[in-house]
This record gives sequence, structure tokens and C-alpha cells, in this order.
Amino acid sequence: MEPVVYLNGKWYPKNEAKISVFDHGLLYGDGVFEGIRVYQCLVFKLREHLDRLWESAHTILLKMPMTKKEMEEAIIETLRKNQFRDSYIRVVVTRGVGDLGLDPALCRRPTVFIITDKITLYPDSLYQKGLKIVTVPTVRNLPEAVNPSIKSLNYLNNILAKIEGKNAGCKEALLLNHQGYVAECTGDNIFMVKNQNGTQGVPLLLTPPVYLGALKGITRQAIIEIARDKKIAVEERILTRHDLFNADEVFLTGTAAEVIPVVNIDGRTIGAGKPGKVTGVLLKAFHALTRQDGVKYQIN
Ligand code: PXG
Repeated sequence: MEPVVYLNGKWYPKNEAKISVFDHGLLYGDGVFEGIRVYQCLVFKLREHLDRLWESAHTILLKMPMTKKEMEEAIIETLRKNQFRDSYIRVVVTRGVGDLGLDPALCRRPTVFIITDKITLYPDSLYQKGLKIVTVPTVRNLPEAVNPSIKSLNYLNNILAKIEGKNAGCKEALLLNHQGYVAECTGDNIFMVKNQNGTQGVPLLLTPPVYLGALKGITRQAIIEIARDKKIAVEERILTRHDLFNADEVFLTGTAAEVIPVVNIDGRTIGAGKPGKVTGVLLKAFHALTRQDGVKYQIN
């Protein structure tokens, strides 16, 4: 059975779900999106993703053409129609179809589509061995320009960084902000663990504050909450590459990657050069959460 795609209130077979070349999402990258995971018929953090989508839309002055409840129903119905229990959901809202010209007033109504698909994940071996990443020359978008908190269809900043990372033989790339502080990776937030001397090696978990130029990741937030539950101290702190190089553990978080260890940054070995203990504890707890927390649906 060919999967169906939701487009503006209707469902179409994957190959027939088409939008106009005059859609401003395509012409100008004028729109917003979300990437959501489904685990065993549980849509993980759906409300949080919808809240973020609505916030992104509000900031770009795009009026959502439906309610959150209607969006939730459209997502669930798409999953049901496709009989997917585990999936990756991509929700996209563009400014809509309009004549050429930047003015959003040219577009009568937003285009909404929902793709449910399989997700390409990092291979298992990388979770065992850890990832090698590099800092790339492309800096993260200025918060005063297109704020990285907006999950917008303008991903060129991240794509350029991704290409530079790949050219250096890495699957993920680290972006600094315009001041040289650690921001995030192309599709993942970053964390470090520092075992503190004098406190029996109690670990401290650190991640940059989002105002430095990062997306407020939903996986990031889940990890912060899990860590607090486990009485692991967490702080949002300004971080430099030096801080990362001298961390005991580094890991990335994101909807696709979940929690993936990083063992080398710019040629420097991180900690023991293998995935760390705290990372393992957090990944395990995150997996458990994905299997118990979420909006549940049934397929016949
Ligand atoms: N930073 C950036 C720039 C991202 O794009 C994250 C961090 C992690 O956020 P979440 O909320 O996922 O924990 C992202 C997430 C895709 C895709 O289709 C992109 C993301 C997530 C899932 C799929 O490319 N970006």
C-alpha cells in the first residue's frame, strides 16, 4: 500500500501529493515546520511540538489555518491511514500560494502538509562507538536576524554547516554563534558532562542557553527534565570549544538522533574516547520515556 500524505485537508497517495511552484514556502522559504517521532503508537511530545510550531508561526506572522486540536487529529489520522506504529512525522506550514514578490499578503491561505515516513537514523554502531564532529566556519544565524528558535523553512545556514561537516568526514557539525560561543549542531542540540573535583566526582550537565543561538529542542528539554529527576545537576551555561574539548562526556540530542555520544571534536578526544556513563544513563531513561509518554492512537 502506498502511503498517503495530508495536504490542505485531504489525503493523497505519496506521489500525487503536490504543491504549486508558486508556493512561497518554495519560492522564499517562507514557512515553518516540525519533526516529530512516533514510538509504538505513541506520538512523543506532540503537544510540545505543536506549541513550538504555533510559536514559530506567530513570530513570522503566519496565521495558522487550523486549531491545534485539528492539527493533532490530522496527524493521528495520517498515521492511522498509513497503519504506522513507528514513524517520523514532518509537519510543514508555508505562507501559501501567491504571485512573485516577498509580500506575504500575496498569499491567500497557508499550505499545510503532513508527511509520515520512515526515518533515517544514525547506525547502531555510532551509538556504541560515539560520533566524531567538527566545528565549521559557518556561524549560527544571528538571533537578531532569523532567530534559531524559529523552526523555519530557511535551513540553508544548517545545510551549509552540514556540507562543511561532511567535507571534513563528519556526520554532524558544530556551529558557534557570532561571538564564538557554542550554539548547537545542524539538527541537534549539544550537552557536555563535567565530573567535578571535590564533590566525589558528581557530574554536572551543561548545555548552552538557547538565546545564544540554538533551537529550543524538545529532546533537549526532555533530557534536562530526566537529569533533574535523577538528581543530576543541570545548568544552561555559556560554553566555548575549550570547555567541550575538556569535558568528560559530550552528547547530542534531537528528535532523530535521540541521545548520541560524541567522542571526538576537532581532533580532540573527549573524555575516555568512548561513550560515557552519564550519557548512557540518560539515553536509557529517554528510551523508557518514549515508550510510556505520548499521545496514544490505535490502528485497526
Ligand atoms: N537544532 C536544530 C537546528 C534542529 O533542527 C534540533 C536542534 C533538535 O530539536 P528537537 O526538538 O528535535 O529535539 C533540531 C531538530 C529533519 C529533522 O527532518 C530536523 C530536526 C528534527 C527532526 C527531523 O531534518 N531538527
